[in-house]
Amino acid sequence: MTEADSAALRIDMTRLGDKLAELASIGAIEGTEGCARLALTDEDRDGRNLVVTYMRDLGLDVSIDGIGNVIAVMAHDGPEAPVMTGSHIDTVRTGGRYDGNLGVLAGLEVIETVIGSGITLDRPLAVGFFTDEEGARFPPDMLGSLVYVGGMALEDALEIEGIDGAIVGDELTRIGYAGSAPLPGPVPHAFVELHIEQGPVLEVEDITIGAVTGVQGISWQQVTITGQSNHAGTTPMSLRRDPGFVAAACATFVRELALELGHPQVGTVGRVEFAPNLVNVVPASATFTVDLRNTDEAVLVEAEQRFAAFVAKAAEAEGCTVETETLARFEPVTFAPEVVDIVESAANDLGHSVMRLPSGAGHDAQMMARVCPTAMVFTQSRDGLSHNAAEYTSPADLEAGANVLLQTMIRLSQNPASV
Ligand code: HGY
Ligand code: MN
Ligand code: MN
Repeated sequence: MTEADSAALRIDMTRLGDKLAELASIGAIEGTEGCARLALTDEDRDGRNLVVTYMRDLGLDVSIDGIGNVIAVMAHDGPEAPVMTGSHIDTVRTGGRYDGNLGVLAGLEVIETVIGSGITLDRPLAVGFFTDEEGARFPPDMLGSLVYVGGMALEDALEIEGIDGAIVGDELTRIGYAGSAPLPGPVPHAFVELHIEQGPVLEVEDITIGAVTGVQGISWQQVTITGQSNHAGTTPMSLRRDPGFVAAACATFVRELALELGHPQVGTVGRVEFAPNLVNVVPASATFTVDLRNTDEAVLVEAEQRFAAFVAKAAEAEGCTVETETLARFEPVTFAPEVVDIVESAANDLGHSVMRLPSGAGHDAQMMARVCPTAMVFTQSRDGLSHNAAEYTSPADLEAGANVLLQTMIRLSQNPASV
């Protein structure tokens, strides 16, 4: 087949749509289009088993490593490192069916299209899914890809305790995904991830494809305020040491701080737990999470410092103590311009509108960028909605994104890569 032939290749959207629907049926959230497959749960195991079956049905060489990452590579004569794609299939508790799942299943579809066409590439293609990208059960997020690139030692990752008290290593063994493939994982020639934008920009700009230039910095911390549990009826306001009040003040401060620092600064208090969490008891403690993000590392550091000063002052004024634990901390990442260029030119050649933008969400690609030339392809999210079971991307946009991924991977697999 000539280069013109490979440029004419297109994915099979019916095949991709069927796989997206089948995977979404695992952990389906009743009455919605979404699914819940928190990392290393039974639902995650069942989703993994389905995707591994897809990989094996394609005749790919499937490997599972010690943190449960699953990588599948096309057969190939020669030593060339593969061009790799992939994402994650774990979800948040109110997950949509496209977050992560699209990148993995579209990667499989790209490989099936290439195999079916009979073209030979200078490099093999590979697709993988990484463990616990969401970090919602076991922080930090992007845990599997972080370990894959050597950013965290496997033994440290295996000891991580989840929000439900489970331990990563125990859960990996329980679901049968404590693999033996080497870590850090093999370095691909290049890595490209297809993902829904999970934000409003492409839709507002009426652009089909995002050529993603990088990922903003992420700061996650868990804060525990400890005061004095007391009777809600008999304790005068002047005698209270109420950690619930401090937590509420912090949540308000996080919002005000983000607004004051201005776009793209964002701040979220997503999880709050009072103990003993009873209507007639002034809480003994309040534990909450703070998620701060910015594309500018210096401003993100300023946000962290200002929050730390606020919570210390607010707790002291209420006679409470503060404990802070860092759950995740990743600096902003810039993707490889030469790969972003290929994404952009592939989108143009396919006749799709395309714009460059940074990612507001974290992705496995930000870890792969530590070891090889990396970029991402975005498709629209309706109303910018994600981490919500109503998450939606139209079939036309899914197909456009998968074809841009196909063409980008083919160009990266040619020596030299053609822009
Ligand atoms: O939190 C994130 O940005 C990603 O969804 N893990
Ligand atoms: Mn994701
Ligand atoms: Mn997500």
